[in-house]
Amino acid sequence: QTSPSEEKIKTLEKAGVLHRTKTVDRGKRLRKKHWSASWTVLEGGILTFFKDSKTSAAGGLRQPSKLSTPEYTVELRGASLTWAPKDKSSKKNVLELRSRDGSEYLIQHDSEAIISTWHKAIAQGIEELDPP
Ligand code: I3S
Repeated sequence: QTSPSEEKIKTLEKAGVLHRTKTVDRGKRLRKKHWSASWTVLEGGILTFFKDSKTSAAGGLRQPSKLSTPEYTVELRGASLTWAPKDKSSKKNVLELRSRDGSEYLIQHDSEAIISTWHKAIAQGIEELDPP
């Protein structure tokens, strides 16, 4: 149960379906990439990748955690975001997110417009937690 004050802090900034894969787990490079489409939510400085892409708008926007299990949650504090260099993936529009615990994720969408709004939102989230 979340209190009204917690509710206020946890404002949803963005949600949608993205392709993502984890490439490094706390400093250890994973041997294989497993891209999957995943419902992704950015709120309260945390980026959450759900297991599948089905947990969407029908209530999933407000309380996604009650409807599906998060697969990865990435704290944006101390994280960094860049466009992935070409050698990281042959796909287009790929972002690379590094978390403070030394894990890395690739995030991709075929639409440049969509990935750009995610880039902006995540970068803004990082900046708000770590003002320059
Ligand atoms: O870094 P890699 O090995 O080129 O990544 C590709 C593999 O993960 C591949 O899986 P299989 O090895 O099971 O085919 C994926 O299907 C590809 O999408 C990965 O490459 P891209 O360039 O799409 O990230």
